[in-house]
Amino acid sequence: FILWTLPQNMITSSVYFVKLQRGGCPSFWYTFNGRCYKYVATELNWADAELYCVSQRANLVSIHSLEEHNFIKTLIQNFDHAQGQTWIGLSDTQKEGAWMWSDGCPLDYDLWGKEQPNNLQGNEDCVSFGGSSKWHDYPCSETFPSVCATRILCP
Ligand SMILES: [Ca+2]
Ligand SMILES: [Ca+2]
Repeated sequence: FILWTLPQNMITSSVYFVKLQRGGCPSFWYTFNGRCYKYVATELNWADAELYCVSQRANLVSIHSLEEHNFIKTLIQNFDHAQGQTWIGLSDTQKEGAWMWSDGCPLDYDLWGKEQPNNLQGNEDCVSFGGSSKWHDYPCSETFPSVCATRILCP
């Protein structure tokens, strides 16, 4: 029973837990694969969220694998039990459909929710995820918590 349920949980459900560890990161930042991540609970629009990350010598998080997505999901779950929408660093504000990470890394992985991105009313250029576990485009003026990550060599 346990052998069967464990992999199921780890792959498909919202009860995927990784123990958060600080590692070599500053206080209130957590480590995953040599990068440091911070959950920012203050609800900001996307631009202010990015500017806050930049003030921390970081950017809104870029995500390059399912493992990294799941780590960030765990970070969100740890700080927000409601698992509300949380900004990540992806946007298409410069050109519709041209998705770019704010840290300059190429888009080499995505996990869009059903029928996303849909650019609803022509006004959704910034990306978040939350309880549904997959990515959605939203108006950049929405105010959500966010996740910052330190700069890395792009994968
Ligand atoms: Ca858009
Ligand atoms: Ca959308």
